[in-house]
Amino acid sequence: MIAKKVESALNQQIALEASSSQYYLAMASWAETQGLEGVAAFLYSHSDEERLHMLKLVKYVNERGGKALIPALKAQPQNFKSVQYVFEEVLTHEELVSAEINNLVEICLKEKDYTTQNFLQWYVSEQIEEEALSRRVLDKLKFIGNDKAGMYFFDRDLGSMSGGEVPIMKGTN
Ligand code: OFO
Repeated sequence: MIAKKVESALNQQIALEASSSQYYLAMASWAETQGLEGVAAFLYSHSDEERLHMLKLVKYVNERGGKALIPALKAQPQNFKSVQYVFEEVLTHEELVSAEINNLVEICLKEKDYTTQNFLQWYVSEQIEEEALSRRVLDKLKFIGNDKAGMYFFDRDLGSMSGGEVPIMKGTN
């Protein structure tokens, strides 16, 4: 049986992963309306990944005899001032998520819940990758600056990193 403190910290993480998914979905939808199909595909796929991170936690909490709490959806921004801003936000958000995962690990250690601590190692590694990826994307954007041709290739490259399609559209036409 999972300790109450761990259960409630995991439930907070469920809410954070859910809101990450919604935030990236809002960014993806905005990028799509700007004609940036590659950026949109990348962010749609990132949003889907965050939902999977949430689901993994939901299942874990329930399997350990706790009760996963499914959070309400919060309104998200409809507009973003630039692609650069979007990816700065992604990096800031991922850094916040990493800090929260580290807090969670600390709570597990205090509560001597080594099973959950072990389960969380997957998230620790995932955060290293997500932060590194966001930094790489931001570096490319800084390099491009206001160059329109550069943005065209950037969009194309990001699209190919996500398989070039919006994941949800696969197989629907
Ligand atoms: Fe769930 O890893 Fe990003 O936020």
